[in-house]
Amino acid sequence: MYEPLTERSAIELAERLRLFPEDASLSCREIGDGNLNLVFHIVNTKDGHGIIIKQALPYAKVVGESWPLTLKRAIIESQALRTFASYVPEYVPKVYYSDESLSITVMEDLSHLQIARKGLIEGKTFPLLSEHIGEYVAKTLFYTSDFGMNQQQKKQLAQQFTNPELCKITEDLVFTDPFFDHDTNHFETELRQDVEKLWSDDVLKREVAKLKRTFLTKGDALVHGDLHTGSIFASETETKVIDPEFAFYGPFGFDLGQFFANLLLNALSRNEQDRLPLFSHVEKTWEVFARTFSELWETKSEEVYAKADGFLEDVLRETFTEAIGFAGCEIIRRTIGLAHVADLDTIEPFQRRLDAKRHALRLGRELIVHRSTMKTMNEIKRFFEKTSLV
Ligand code: SR1
Ligand code: MG
Repeated sequence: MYEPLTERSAIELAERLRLFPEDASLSCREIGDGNLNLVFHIVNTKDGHGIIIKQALPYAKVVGESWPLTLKRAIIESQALRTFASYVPEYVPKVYYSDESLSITVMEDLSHLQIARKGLIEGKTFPLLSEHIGEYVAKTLFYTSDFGMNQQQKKQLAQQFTNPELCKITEDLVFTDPFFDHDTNHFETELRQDVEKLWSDDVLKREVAKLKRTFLTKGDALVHGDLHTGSIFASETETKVIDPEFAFYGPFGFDLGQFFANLLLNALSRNEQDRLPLFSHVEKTWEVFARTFSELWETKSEEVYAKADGFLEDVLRETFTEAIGFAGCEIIRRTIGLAHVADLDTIEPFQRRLDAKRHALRLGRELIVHRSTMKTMNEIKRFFEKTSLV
């Protein structure tokens, strides 16, 4: 049954599913620029109305057929989109149809928006991005956790979202390979000394080991699992979170950490005078997250210990510390690991790119090692500045 779609067969599928009026004149382009999937943009040229058909490939596109990958991720993705839509419909694309045998999800066309990473690289700031992501993360985490939903149902949902193959990618590519001399890594020869220093850093490895353990074992809530700025469509007024194929029951701090890291990776690519909006986004995301999560906890939690003095503060503190540590791992892996980010890789001239990447490695390390002593998000800016001078 399964076959990768082509632009032609994607149109035929849209016609078969009657997703457009009978007299529509359809055009289709494959626009997937991510690491894993095919993405078809189909438009009715008569009225400009469009849809997206996303199809999982049985291997990781970024590497090729030598890296087989489960097709089950398409089901995880469509189910996660539907689950998240029940809590934050304004921040996720509508799903029109999904088909397990073809590994496809048919969803809302968001082409009036721009992938946040691309816009940030062009120098845009997306003023509402942090407010929206703070609210998105707070609500999706709270409502899928033991505090926001029936604890028996939560266990069933956790079972439904068991996602071992995709979790393994993160365990390897985020938490393991970049910290060892592994053949998935790649980086400029000029960075070799800096990278070797990292590989022999026992203090760092001990802390990464703890963060990996947290990722492996802590099933707080249904997390998106890959919340980088390439998984977000944005404009001045709107934000939509896409691509939750890595969704699973994971630690509260994971999505926040990945989002912070990718904001900071963009800050690393900018001149000093243009970085402030990124630091403000990090601080605002945390502020909105903590406020929204606390309101939900105080008004909606059915867990008897939610009222226990200081418990909420402890959970928030733990989430804050985790998020900073996860951000450090993500910064390091996007610099020297398998899947880089254009924010760093397109910096010109080459010497500036090397400086930014060295800065990224130092910043990532400091965030990981000092995460427990940091008290407020504005300390990130201090760490950023401190690590640029070394
Ligand atoms: C082989 S997949 C590489 C990366 O792409 C995805 O977006 C995830 O971030 C993954 O780690
Ligand atoms: Mg993705």
